[in-house]
Amino acid sequence: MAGLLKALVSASEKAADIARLCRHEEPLFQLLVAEKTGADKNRRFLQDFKTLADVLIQEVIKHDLGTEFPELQGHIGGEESNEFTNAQGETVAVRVCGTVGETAALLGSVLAPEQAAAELLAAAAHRDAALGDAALDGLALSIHPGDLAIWIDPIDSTNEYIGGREDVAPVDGISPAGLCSALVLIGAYDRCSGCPVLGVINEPFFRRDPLTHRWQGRYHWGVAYQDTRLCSLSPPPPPRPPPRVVLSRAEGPGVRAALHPLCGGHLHFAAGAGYKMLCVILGLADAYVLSEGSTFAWDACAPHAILRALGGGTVALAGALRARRVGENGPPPELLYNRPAEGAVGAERWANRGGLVAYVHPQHLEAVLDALAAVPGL
Ligand code: 2IP
Ligand code: CA
Ligand code: CA
Repeated sequence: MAGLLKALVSASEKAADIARLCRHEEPLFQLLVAEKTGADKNRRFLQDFKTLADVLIQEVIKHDLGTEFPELQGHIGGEESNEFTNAQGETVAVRVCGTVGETAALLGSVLAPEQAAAELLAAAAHRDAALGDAALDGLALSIHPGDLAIWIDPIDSTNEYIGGREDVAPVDGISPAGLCSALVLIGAYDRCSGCPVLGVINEPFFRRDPLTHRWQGRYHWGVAYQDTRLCSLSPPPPPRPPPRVVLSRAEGPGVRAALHPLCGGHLHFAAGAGYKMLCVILGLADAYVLSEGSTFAWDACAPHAILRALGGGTVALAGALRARRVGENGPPPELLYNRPAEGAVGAERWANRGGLVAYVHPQHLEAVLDALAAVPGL
């Protein structure tokens, strides 16, 4: 299974390359923007965009993982449907074909008349990035890929990816918005238990190379399987009060008011569900609290696996508060990834209903749950 982790990292690197490629040319980027409609629309946004980059990246990851691990075929899910509507209103099912030429022809039917763009994307989809990572090469793990399933968010924080801002100053190390919050998220979970097992977060727009001025990315991974906990990052240092909590700008006044005193009057805000979880992973924040079901399985699976690898986790907020109210002992319920919400359709089937709390140190989780216990409506 170290082979699978390496394959997830390689796939994320390829995904990051495509994400960067699509941002290089502004006119090309404009071509790639299409509007989501119907049941797949994230109800939080009036306008939600899917780009060909999203669709293509998801298909490339699916193709590469499914080719190397046939036992994963049919068990790789993601945010996007592979249907893309071109400027002429025709629907094209985007996929990676047998040859670069065939893929270029298929992408050409979406991008027509921009054949050069289609060829660039097809070349990137078929290019194999050599991964030189000694830490990954040295890993020996025993879990069968046939026991796992995959969630992909090809680009999290699409709005920031499209907006492309590079001038947003970080506050205490946390970027409130901007291109750096656009991430590739690939998580693997146990098909039976629904627990997250492997996670890869790739930051395609980590920083600009000072010499070439080209974007440089970086990635992080974690393993949480049975008693094994491994991570590319060291655990954050021991807790220091007051806790730093990061929230969505859309978070309501009740939650803000409850957390304000706990955090010494200082709350942090950032875009991107994946980016906020990454802030916790990197030790820039102690917790990410979200009181609504506006994230999905593909947003949380990869970061959740890394948080577990670091000794933390991601709990279902409504379930955790309910368990406290009825005096249940034992750890609060973690998010699971194998159960669609009953009665829901489209993306909503996989919404993390009732919100979440991501944390590394259990003390912070307890403090946050204590503070939120009396918020009306939670
Ligand atoms: C979104 C994205 C948004 C987030 C939302 C996710 O995923 O991460 O930024 O909202 O919950 O579903 P917020 O930034 O308010 O936390 P995507 O960009 O993939 O649609
Ligand atoms: Ca997302
Ligand atoms: Ca996305």
